Amino acid sequence: MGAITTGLNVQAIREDFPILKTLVHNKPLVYFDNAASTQKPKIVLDTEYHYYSSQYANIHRGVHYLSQIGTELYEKTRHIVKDFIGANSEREIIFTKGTTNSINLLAYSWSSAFLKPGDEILITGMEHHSNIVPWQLACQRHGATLKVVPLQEDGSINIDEVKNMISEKTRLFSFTYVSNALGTINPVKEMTAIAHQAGAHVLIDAAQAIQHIAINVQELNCDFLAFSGHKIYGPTGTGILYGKEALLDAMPPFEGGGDMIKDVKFEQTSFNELPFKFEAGTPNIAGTIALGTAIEYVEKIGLDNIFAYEEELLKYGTEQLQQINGLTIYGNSIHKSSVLSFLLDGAHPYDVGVILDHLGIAIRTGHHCTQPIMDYFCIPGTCRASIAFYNTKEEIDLLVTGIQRASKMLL
Ligand code: 7TS
Repeated sequence: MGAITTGLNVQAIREDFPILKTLVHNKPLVYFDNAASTQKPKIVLDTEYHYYSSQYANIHRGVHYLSQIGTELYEKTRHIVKDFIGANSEREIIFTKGTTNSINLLAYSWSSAFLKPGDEILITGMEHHSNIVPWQLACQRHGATLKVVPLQEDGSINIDEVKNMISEKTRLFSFTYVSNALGTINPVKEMTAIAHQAGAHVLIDAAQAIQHIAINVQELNCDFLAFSGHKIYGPTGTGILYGKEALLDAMPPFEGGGDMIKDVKFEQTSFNELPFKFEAGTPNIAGTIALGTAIEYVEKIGLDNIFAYEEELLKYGTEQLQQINGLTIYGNSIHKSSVLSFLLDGAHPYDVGVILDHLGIAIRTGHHCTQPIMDYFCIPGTCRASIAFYNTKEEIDLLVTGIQRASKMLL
């Protein structure tokens, strides 16, 4: 394969990310841990700095100048997110601490409103722990049952199996858009339609999709969608829960405190309107403002351009890795995004990770918070190289050389 042909100016993009100039163990950093978290462009860092250095105050509560500026900037991010995912209104955009927090909010609040004894919640065999454990806890609290659509050998799920497992008892189908451990892209629109036919609500975990795939929640018709700011080049401790307004309206508050109330009496409290009903306490103001900047940055590059470039890089990486003796790739679905999960026969993933680290190459090793996937394949974990749009073909070549070096040392 020749040079990458899609229309991104990756060298210029790399200049936007100060950390990519860092040396690790005296080698230029090759960062392939993007599924765990993405690096931040300077414009995002500058937004936080500028906010703290010249605009900072608490929001939603002050008549004074700085508080109003902060409130405007914070609410501007809500508007940016609303447009970015094609929501109907800002009332459908809840700020959270991240995907995990968004799912826990739902698992508490949605379940209180909609889950009864005997009901079922359906998930898939490729979920991150944060889309498993909150539902286990909710099922325990409400006397419901958690069901799991099984994984298949290539890392996909069988849509007929989804149809078989959904019933009139299913209240919610919660699934990931893209698997963080295998890279599988699920047919989320179809899965949503099947769930709706059975009368179930749908949550899409978009933690690994939002930074790679253009998403329109109205087109998908999902009821809820969750993602984290730090995976889309924004700050940690920021995240989004999208929900259809009528459903959010029907749900009780998650946390109580400042900002989420209308009127507090010791006898009884009434709650604020959406989205503030779900936003108790002082939030990550600077981070949320900078998340808006991150999303604008991604939109400027264009998610369709990003997807095409990353797809080419993934294809190149897959071809190169397949040529390494004794290397097995986990996750071979035809619809895949940005993740190369692999094992070298006879080598522990941790040892491969340590050798690559000494070469300046950052990958993740282990179960990637998806232990049921590892159990399915009867492996302790994998090595995972995950791609972002600032990665290059040359970096893939360095990864391949590094794996070959590890193979010689360990086997
Ligand atoms: N869902 C998926 C599909 C994820 O990949 C992750 C994080 C989460 C939920 C949780 O996101 P958080 O921002 O609330 O932590 N995944 C990973 C990963 O693959 N490596 O580190 C974190």
